Amino acid sequence: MRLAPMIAALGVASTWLAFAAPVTATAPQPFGPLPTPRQLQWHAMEFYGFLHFTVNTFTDKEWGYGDESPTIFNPTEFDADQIVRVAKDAGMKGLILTAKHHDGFCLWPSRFTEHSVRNSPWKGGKGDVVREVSDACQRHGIRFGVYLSPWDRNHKDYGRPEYLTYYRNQLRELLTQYGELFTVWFDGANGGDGFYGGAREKRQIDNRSFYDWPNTWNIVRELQPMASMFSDAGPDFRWVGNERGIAGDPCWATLDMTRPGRHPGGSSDGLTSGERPGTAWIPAECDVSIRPGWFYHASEDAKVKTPAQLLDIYYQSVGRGACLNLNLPPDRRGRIHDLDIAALRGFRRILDATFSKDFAEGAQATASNTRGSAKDFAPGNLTDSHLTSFWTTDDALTTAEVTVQLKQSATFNVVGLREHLPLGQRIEAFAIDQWSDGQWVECTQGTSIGNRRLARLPTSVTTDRVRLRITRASAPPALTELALHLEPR
Ligand code: FUL
Repeated sequence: MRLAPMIAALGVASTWLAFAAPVTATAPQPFGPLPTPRQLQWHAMEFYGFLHFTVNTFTDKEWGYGDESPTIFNPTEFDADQIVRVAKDAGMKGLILTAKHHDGFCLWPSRFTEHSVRNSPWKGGKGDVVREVSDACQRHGIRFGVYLSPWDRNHKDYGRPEYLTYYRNQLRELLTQYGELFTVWFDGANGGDGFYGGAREKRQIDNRSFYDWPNTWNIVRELQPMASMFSDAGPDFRWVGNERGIAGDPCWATLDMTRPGRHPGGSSDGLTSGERPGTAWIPAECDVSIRPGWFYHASEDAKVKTPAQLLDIYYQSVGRGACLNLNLPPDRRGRIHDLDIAALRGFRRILDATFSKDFAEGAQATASNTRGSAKDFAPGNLTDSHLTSFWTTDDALTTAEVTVQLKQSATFNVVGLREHLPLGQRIEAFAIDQWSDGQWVECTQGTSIGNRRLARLPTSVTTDRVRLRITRASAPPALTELALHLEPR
């Protein structure tokens, strides 16, 4: 056969150049709901913190009634740098401050109320906690976000349309005066009894309509387009359905938004595990406090979570594809307590010892199939330490295998996997095998992967060959990482 017809018969472009060029292929079609660039930024943070601090810190309560005098807010040694340094040293990538909790007291001198730090003795009424914490975050290179409680037990208009104007005015202050925010956190707790300007009564609202959420969210979109918004059901990330910091297993990044109750303060059905394939990408955040309460109480000093407890939470949140939002309550001095710092240090030491070494990094990987046999999608992308490159297969394949040959035998007890999120959540089940005495032996299996899956093995494994099997997927798998770590136990 002459060359030209032969090339045509092979189905390749009939030029010498194309014939000689390396094989290339295009990425597979995305599957299902997809993350936005802002959600991808949020996913990449993985671990950040909450700061619950307000009049409650001084009244020893969890929920203030709204009649607290601003004069009780008087931290004796407030130190935003100490707070932010503690968070950063713990590995947090950002902090979310309760600029206003349900009691309505504002940690910044809002122009729209007298119920704020402006009327506190702290710094002679010239203080601004939001400013100090946001500036310190910037100085220390972590991100900043705000919690602005929709429910306000102090404000006289709460429950009436005028309140929405007040709430939005405050939101605009926070969105425009404190630099770039990574999140605005909209709490679902809503309505009930309170001070309400002296009325001291119970006020109920309809949390679907009262805050006119679509237009309230638009203010955030307009003024801080890259800020991801939290509420029970999004719009950018969701509550995980408990305050223990534990995601479901599986924990899908998608939700079915056609179900009733999918609004702030609505139903928590399906939030723990997510829903597949779902109608929207609304991944889970696991929020939990380092102590039993969200605010500092001296009576809980002996109940700070231990490094081992924090580690269990980390594996069940970050390790299940969610983000972890760990609350650190500043004490009455306005600092993080030494006991909390000690627990965080212990926790961080274990994380560093575990994740500073990846035994699969640089290892040779071979796959049962590589999309178009193209280098761009080769299995080596799983072990190359870049989280942007990925391995994927030809269309129509929803099962596949990758074998990783380590340079030398290694001992590990944690396997890390990451999907390439811009193409959606595709993998539904996987298994990991170790090569042992001349045969493959399964060491773990699981379901959802998403942003990150950390499979903690019950016992350590020593081998020089590991196999990943994708056993079920709804589209050709696309993975960016396979990592092997050793957690000191
Ligand atoms: C809840 C609030 O009622 C708690 O006080 C706390 O702020 C927690 C993070 O969210 O809904």
